[in-house]
Amino acid sequence: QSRQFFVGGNFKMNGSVKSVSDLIKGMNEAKLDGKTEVVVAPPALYLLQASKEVQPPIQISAQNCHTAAYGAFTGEIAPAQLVDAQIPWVIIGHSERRQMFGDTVEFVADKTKAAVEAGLKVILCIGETLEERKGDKTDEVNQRQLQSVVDVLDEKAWSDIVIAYEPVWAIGTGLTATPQQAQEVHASLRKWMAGKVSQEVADKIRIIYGGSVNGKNCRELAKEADIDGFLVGGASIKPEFIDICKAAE
Ligand code: G2H
Repeated sequence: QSRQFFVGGNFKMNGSVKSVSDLIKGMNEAKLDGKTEVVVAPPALYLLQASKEVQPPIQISAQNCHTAAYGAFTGEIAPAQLVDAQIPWVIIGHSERRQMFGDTVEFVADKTKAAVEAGLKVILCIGETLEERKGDKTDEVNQRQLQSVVDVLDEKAWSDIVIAYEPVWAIGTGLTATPQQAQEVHASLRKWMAGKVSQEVADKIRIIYGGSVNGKNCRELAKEADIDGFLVGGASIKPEFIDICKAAE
């Protein structure tokens, strides 16, 4: 398979100066060989610290950014500021932001465009709720969330994007999509991308899975043809994260 496996660790609003430092130290000591691209996302407050402490091949990501380049947006961070601080990645459209912080489909698309134009790489999160899945709307919802981004990006911008499929019903709940359930959605998204963007982008783009991934379920999920990695929340701040980083080996 030509797509490099990708594992993201989303610390969410967890950690302290010391625990972030300890986590990064543990990851540095794991001597990851770089076969899998590994990116960790601590809270914004710890980005600079993490960026100083981390060693290659591990990279750092922010958990969010704004659309604007600068200005009166209290509490927000501009994509250009992340670039200035040498933070290469940003997570955009996480369901927690969509559900709790007003990140609409359009706002997510605009953030993604602004981030890519500023020179960031983006972990773009999409996913359906349980109600939507039960209503047979899984594809429709994921496609709608992606369509808004397709509408604003050039074809070449997709090389800076990883799509994270995170079914909302599986996030932090301990309920994981089965490898078959995730594979089915990933394959359908890839096919959809071929039609809406290009076959080349569809073949190359990493589609990673998120939602209660842990040290026990990661290897089975990693075997599926269209699962190109993970976005890990809860387990990313535990020692098992290292095992998840090695799931594709
Ligand atoms: C999904 C995931 C990481 P968790 O939100 O973004 O979190 O692994 O805790 O379900």
